[in-house]
Amino acid sequence: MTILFSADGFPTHSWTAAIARHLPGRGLAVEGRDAYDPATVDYALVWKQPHGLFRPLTGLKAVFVLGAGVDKVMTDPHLPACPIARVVDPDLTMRMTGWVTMQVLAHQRGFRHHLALQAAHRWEQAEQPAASAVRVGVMGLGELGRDACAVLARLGFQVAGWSRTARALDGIATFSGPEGLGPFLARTDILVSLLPLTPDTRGLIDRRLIDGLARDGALGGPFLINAGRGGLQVEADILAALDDGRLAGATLDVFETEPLPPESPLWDHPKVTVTPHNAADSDAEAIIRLIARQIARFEAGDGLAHVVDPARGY
Ligand code: NDP
Ligand code: OXD
Repeated sequence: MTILFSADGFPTHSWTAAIARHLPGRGLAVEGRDAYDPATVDYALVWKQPHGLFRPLTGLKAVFVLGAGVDKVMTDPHLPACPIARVVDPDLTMRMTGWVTMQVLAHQRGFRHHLALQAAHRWEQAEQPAASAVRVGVMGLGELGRDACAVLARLGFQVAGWSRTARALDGIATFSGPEGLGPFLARTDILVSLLPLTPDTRGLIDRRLIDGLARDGALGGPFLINAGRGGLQVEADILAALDDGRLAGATLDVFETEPLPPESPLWDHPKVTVTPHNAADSDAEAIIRLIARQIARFEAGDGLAHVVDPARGY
């Protein structure tokens, strides 16, 4: 019985310590560090695993993705037949909702402008529109999008959401499918992307989408916030829109290439805020505790929660 841990870029020590604490008495192999017999692996805990990793794991019972997004797993040409579960965890959701709220408020309240005034030692009280005058649109009404919508609505914003299938949410205007996208964008001053990366969403945030955003809003122009995945956005189109004023500003946590290359013009753009794909960090303790609970359920004969649908891709 072996747990295989393969998580590129994660600090191995804190994750293996959490595994030893919450899943004691099981064999543990770290991909790239330990030798192991692939036939003995029953659970794989992965983040950005090398494609092909699952192929020799003939006894695999379940895969646990160590984050919420599963795009790297789903593009593996040798997906196992066993269930693949992802992270849905209150700690991660709260971190994301905090980040999204912080960025929406920063745009509504002109935070970058205030930093510039401070740097120039200027005491100026610029007008700030009320939250109730600002229309926020959240793309993706999953675990993360729904929570962000609820908190933003509580802060007084006019909130709408867009999803693949129709959803009804208290106090939130909802739109769905390709036919719902146009009307959703047309009423959006601050666009928040919390979509997964799938073949349908790749490159969605492009020139056409940006041109569909509202231009008659209280902020004087639309803002973009993306914490979904970098593959959703066409950075050349975003930069062009920022430069010619079709976008008033952007906050990006995810990028076409990560880490964001030092030569990217996004780093120094006066209308762009960059965060390094840590809108919602994965906490080793919280996530391994969740996976230990999942394994206990699974071994008791109950189904796993938050299993990914390979046909949908998320
Ligand atoms: P969920 O799977 O719970 O929700 C996904 C949402 O996106 C659903 O509402 C779904 O629609 C919608 N969706 C999917 N495809 C389409 C489409 N083609 N058109 C319209 N809507 C679509 O995911 P989570 O909320 O848990 O996470 C969302 C993403 O956030 C992750 O996939 C990941 O990429 C990203 N993420 C980023 C982090 C960061 O630190 N930057 C941290 C964690 C996650 P429907 O409701 O109809 O299924
Ligand atoms: C992600 C995560 O999907 O950190 O980006 O969970």
